[in-house]
Amino acid sequence: MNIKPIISILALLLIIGVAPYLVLISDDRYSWSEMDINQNGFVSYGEAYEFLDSGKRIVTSNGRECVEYYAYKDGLPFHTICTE
Ligand SMILES: [Ca+2]
Repeated sequence: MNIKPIISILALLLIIGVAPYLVLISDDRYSWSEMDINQNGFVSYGEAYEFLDSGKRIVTSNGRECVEYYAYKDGLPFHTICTE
């Protein structure tokens, strides 16, 4: 049995699956810890995708300065990090 075609297909699937993720996490506007919304130490595809078309702004919440990450499509925040 020739396994070269199988390895080629697996490599292609890996590239197709991984390349978009690598593009998403290479966004130099955000750090790894900013994109790790649930703070579990890993940026999932879903978390990285949230930041694809987004911006950040400084807001004040309960007297604390926070960084709010919002979607360009509707301006609604999807993640907020406040200083202690
Ligand atoms: Ca995470």
